[in-house]
Amino acid sequence: MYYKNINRFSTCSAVLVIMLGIILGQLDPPDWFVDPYQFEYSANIVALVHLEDEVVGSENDLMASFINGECRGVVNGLYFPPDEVVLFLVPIFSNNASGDEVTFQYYNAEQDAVGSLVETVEFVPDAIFGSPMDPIIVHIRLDCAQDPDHFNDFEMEYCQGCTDPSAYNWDPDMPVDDGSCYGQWGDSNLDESIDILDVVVLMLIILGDPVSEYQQWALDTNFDETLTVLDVIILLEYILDNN
Ligand SMILES: [Ca+2]
Ligand SMILES: [Ca+2]
Repeated sequence: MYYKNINRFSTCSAVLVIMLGIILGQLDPPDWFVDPYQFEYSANIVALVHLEDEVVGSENDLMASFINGECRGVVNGLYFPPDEVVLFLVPIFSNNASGDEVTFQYYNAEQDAVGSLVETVEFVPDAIFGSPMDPIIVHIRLDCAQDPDHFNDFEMEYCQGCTDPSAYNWDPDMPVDDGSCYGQWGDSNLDESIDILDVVVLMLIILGDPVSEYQQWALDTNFDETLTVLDVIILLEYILDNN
């Protein structure tokens, strides 16, 4: 009964957040809902949500439990003064006494973002996973290697970078381009043109001018990790062939 009361209160809170969001016209929270009276068994998890190594969560945020993709509990964050953190006391309802795998999702109201959580638990009636003093640490999934079609909102935000292999700041781990690519082979001064000016810069560097990390990358035309007259010849040939 204890859990059922928590859940009813939480459902009301969640509805309030949703209504407030609609009124403000800003938030689009998920419509997570469960009817506790449809279930025979209940359990509970006390969770602390992390995004990478950082604790996240506010009292406007939601965390929900799922079994087979169906919402089985939803709750708002609850500020826990002793540790100055926001905990999620998420109910889990089930009609199976054992064998159900429980997954979790988290909604961040400020970012209006939903993310799946990495950790799962196996349902046990009356279990309490974690406690306020020792909560279960759960992590928002940030798997940039998977198909971007299956990204959660946090991955959409996090898994972005330069996706152009020919750019200086190419990040092979980031599947979604954020427009940050810069630099190209031969362009020593970042003016997006490869011309005689770049040859002059290269010659001055060979004669002793200071060289930046970027210039070392852009002007090493034969990829032998040194800047020599060979690079000048290759760059000149390229300019002559392309003009
Ligand atoms: Ca240039
Ligand atoms: Ca070279």
